[in-house]
Amino acid sequence: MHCAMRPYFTVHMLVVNALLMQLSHGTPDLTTRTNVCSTIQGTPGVPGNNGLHGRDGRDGREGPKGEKGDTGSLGQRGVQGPPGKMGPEGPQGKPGLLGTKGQKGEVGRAAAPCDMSRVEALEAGLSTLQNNFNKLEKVLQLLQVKKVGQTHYATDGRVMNFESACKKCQTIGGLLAMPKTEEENKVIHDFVSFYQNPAFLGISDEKKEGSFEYITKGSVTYTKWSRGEPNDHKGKEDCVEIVSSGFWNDKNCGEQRLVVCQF
Ligand code: MFU
Ligand code: CA
Ligand code: CA
Repeated sequence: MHCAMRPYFTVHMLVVNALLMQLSHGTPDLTTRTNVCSTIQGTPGVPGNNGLHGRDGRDGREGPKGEKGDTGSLGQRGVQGPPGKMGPEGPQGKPGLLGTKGQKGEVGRAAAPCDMSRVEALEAGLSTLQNNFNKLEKVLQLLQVKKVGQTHYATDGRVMNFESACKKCQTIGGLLAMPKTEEENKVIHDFVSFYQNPAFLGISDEKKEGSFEYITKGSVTYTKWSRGEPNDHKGKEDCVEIVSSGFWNDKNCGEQRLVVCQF
């Protein structure tokens, strides 16, 4: 701003110098006018030389304040600020990997003193089980099980009436034997021979006289009747037995016959 005022100051000084020069040129005329008052008029003198250059004028007053300058250019980028405050807690992470196996533990404490009453009770229980097992082994020696195709036939040699025999087989998950082939009939015949007792079959004509059906429903598809059978003797024979010959006879359902089940 100071530099901008310098030209204005220079022009001002030139004007002051010009006025001073005009004043200095007028001085010879004043000298001539003084000579008119003389009584004796002499010859005009030779014009004098020009005077010396006047001294510089005083400095002018300070000029008015300049106009507001233009907006400056953008400043330099500031330095990085301090770190912000800590954010909120994030969600829970996934489970970590399986850790390494730990060290072997210390030797455990000594076992508590043995409870002899418990041991004696266990021994008594074991003895009972052993006796029962020995009995079952003897029963199993008598129990006969034979397999034909996918069907098992079994008997323990006991005899029952038809109703009890039928229920007995169902209770243990089977049915009274119903042979449908010569081979199956042979297996049951063997039991009859072994125990020397005829066996009931799972067949009857209780529902309709003369029409023999399996206890599981359905007319019989295989039969091995003895000569003259079935005869419904005395009108009271609706069950079927397999006798020592291996052939069949219709018999009273209240008779005691060998129980042969199939599974
Ligand atoms: C035959 C059989 C009967 C009965 C009777 C004693 O009838 O058919 O089922 O066993 O003998 C005459
Ligand atoms: Ca009958
Ligand atoms: Ca008969």
